Amino acid sequence: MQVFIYHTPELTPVHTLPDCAVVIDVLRATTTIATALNAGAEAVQTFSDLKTLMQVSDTWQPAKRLRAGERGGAKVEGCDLGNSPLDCTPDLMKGRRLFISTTNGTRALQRVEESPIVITAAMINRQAAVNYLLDKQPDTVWIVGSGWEGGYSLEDTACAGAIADALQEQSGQMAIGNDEVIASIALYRQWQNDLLGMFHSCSHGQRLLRLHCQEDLKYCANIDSLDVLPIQKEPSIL
Ligand code: 3SL
Repeated sequence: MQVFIYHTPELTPVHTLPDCAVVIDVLRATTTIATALNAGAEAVQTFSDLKTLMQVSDTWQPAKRLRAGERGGAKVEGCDLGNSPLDCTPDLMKGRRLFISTTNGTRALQRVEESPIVITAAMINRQAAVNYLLDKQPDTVWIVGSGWEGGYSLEDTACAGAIADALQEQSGQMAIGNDEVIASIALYRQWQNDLLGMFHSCSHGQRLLRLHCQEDLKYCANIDSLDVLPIQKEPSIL
């Protein structure tokens, strides 16, 4: 298994795809997706634009759907939810489809959605992603961070490093595809005992703190707390 890490969707190669893509948006899209599925959502359908989300979700029975929209960290007017994983309770999610559009995470998913296998990961389900990769042994794996509007995000790269670090330790045969893998592992090791401190330091964590999302940051820092793995069933549906 050869692992490549790309800090943002914009930095991923354009004329090729991996056997397996792992999309990460720790704060907060892929944390929310894992939480929604763990809480019993029937599926999560992702959209890069809100207009399409509204059109497609309109074709579903209102009782069987939830619409989640986030821009700039805040909930989009007209949606049922923003992008807080804490809103994804079993009461709300059970048997419903979550239609979601976020600033960066859903765009990152779209970038690699044609890969034969697409999974999503965050700190909360890091080990579930590692177990899947160790079991399936895809030849090439891209771990893609969502970043923020084209720029690098500390927390996504640290999560990519957390996955690569565990793969290296637990498989003993992971090949390093690019220098970003080495850098990401070093970054994760620097913060592994204080993930919440990292979220308080990074720019998107600070943006979320200004929006009073302290509890979200604590939840997102709970490494390996959920044994659930979102796997793409068809493009944009997990
Ligand atoms: O950028 C994204 O996709 C979101 O996860 C951002 S936020 O955490 O909901 O603000």
